[in-house]
Amino acid sequence: MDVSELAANIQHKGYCIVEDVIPANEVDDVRLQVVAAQQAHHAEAEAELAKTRARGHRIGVPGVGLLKQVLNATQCFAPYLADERILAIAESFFGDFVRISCTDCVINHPGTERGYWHADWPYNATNSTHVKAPYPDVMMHLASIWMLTDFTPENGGTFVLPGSHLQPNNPAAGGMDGVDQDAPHADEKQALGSAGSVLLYDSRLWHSVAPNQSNAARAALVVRYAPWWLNLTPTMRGTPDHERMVLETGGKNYDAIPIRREVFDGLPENVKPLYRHWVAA
Ligand SMILES: O=C(O)CCC(=O)C(=O)O
Repeated sequence: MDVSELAANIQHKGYCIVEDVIPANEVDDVRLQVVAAQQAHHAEAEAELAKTRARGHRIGVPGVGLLKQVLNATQCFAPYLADERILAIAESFFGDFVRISCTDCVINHPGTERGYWHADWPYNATNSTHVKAPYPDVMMHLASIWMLTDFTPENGGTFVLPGSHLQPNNPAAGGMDGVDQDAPHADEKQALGSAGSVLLYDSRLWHSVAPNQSNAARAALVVRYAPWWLNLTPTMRGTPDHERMVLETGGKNYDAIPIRREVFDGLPENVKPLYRHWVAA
């Protein structure tokens, strides 16, 4: 599929799959390095989630190992973040000056349970910073899940609900008549593909973690592309927006961790503009 067909799929269905973003002969190495980075930081990542849970928030899915801003720990995937097709799609929606707002990784271990239907920031109303429903029909954020292992029905290719991005609300915070955020949906599909492919979706799309019923971990990167006009400062610790909207409300947030200066300096030249807004002082 070419860029215009892929973008049309996002517009109509809410998502598309971009194949061969990480070449087949490199993706095993990328996966090994990302999994090792997550393992090395697992205890601190869990401690961070525990703090949020202690404030009464639902966060994380049992079985999923997380590392926020994995780019600080390994840059092995950095060259692909400015993939020509992905940037062309992002720019077709947002125009110039696209930025990355999130570079996390998730390792869904065997036994990972089904998650809850949600849309991503800024539409997930479990976060203290979110756009209030009913949403205007505009995509404000382009999310992606990078397959570092093949995504199969058995290991938990992400559940997606085609067309749900056109709904003016999503089930994340509950309270939608007739929608059970934890239950399978008759029209759900699974995003499947070979390692190196990227599920690219409108952040409004309803999606959910799928159970991993295989005997091997399913590894992925979570990368999000934002237009220049989307205010990212509430996601950045240390900013007045973050203090006001997250700390002072005791809320849960979509927090970002800045890129360390030396990591930023070593990024490929065509990737630096995507992170320039977000370098540690
Ligand atoms: O890991 C997955 O399949 C889904 C992750 C997810 O729900 C998210 O990144 O918002």
